[in-house]
Amino acid sequence: MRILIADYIYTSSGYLENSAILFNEKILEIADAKTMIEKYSDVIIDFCEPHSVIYPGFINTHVHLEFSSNKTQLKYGNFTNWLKSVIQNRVELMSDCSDWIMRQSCDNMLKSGITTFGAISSNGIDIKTCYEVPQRVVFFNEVIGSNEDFNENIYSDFIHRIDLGNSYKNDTFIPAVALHSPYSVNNELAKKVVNFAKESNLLITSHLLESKSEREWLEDEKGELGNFLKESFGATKPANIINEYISLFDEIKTHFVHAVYATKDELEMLYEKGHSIAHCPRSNRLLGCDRLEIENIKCPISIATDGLSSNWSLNIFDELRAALMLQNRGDLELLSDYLINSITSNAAEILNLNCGILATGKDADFAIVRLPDKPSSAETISYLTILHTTNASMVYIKGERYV
Ligand code: MCF
Ligand code: FE
Repeated sequence: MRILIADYIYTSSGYLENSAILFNEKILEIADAKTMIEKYSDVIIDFCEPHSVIYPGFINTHVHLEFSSNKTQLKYGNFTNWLKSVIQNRVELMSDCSDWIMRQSCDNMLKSGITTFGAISSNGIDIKTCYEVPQRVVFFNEVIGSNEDFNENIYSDFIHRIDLGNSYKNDTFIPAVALHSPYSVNNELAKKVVNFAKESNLLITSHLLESKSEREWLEDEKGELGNFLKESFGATKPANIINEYISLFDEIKTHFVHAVYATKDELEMLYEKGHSIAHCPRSNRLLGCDRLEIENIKCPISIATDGLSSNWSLNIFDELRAALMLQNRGDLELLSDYLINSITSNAAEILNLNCGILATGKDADFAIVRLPDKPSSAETISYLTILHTTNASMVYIKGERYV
């Protein structure tokens, strides 16, 4: 058992001043510092530096570790050209992606305060790293395949990866399911995989309506993505109809990624069915995919980094600053609170985890941030945190200190 004391603690009732957390693997009690010290005089106390804020450990719901070796190979600016460059460079990028490089990615996330992440894995090269890192990992086994002739092989490879994941399963390694997207997974295969996730009670995620050309292909069978899929993969028609694809997930709450080109009605449908959205502002910008209008979205949203396939860092503060700046209107304090919640309480609810909130009984995952000076009022702390933080000063997972 230990006690952590800081000038501020972020709880669901806002920033508490001069408070303390008593914890082992779980949070046991939160109270004002003086009371806690008197009550537990024999417990070791960790004092945070002046002007520190204790946050729940941050959650990055969407990352692709297996693309961690990319720095200059992939082409940015236009989604279809990016996809072409992925397909051209995939084998080399994967073979360059050593355990050490992926571990570096996880360490960099950890330094920025990320104590949980959702890893999209298309082939399992990242499974060992995800099992070994201190963070909690939701390990999304991805399925891709537009040609129905290969369904049997793709499905059996997927089941094989799921079985392997199940053999690693523990409270920090959680196997889950990913469908790549409506343009890259045929309807029959998609149905089968969604049913598997439902029956096995696994979390599920899917990229959705990320680019304008994805929408043009799915809706009108035209546009540059369609031309590329026809030329390179012999596609004759889209793998799915948008509404039918979304309806596949009616009975399983799904974490959709991007959704920049979802219409008002589609967004309403996502909300009604209890789905959530991962918003990756830097990835969207770099792949020429416009801005998600988060101000018009009712679904729970998480801010996520995506992979180094479409980003220059996995630092959650870099991502929050981008989200803040792209959202160029509205109340700054409210937006900043919203962004902090999107990587803590909202993200934990989306991934069905017992963290993301500082309250008794929750997992003792903490990210401690040191502000450069005393904030003028509690309402300014969220935006000051986003603006001034490069890395967390201390990080705890399951009550153990890692940074
Ligand atoms: O989220 C970004 C952009 N949209 C789609 N896919 C990916 C992203 N970053 C990596 N990917 C992966 C995807 O999971 O790239 C591959 C898939 O494995 C593209 S299909 C060959
Ligand atoms: Fe992605």
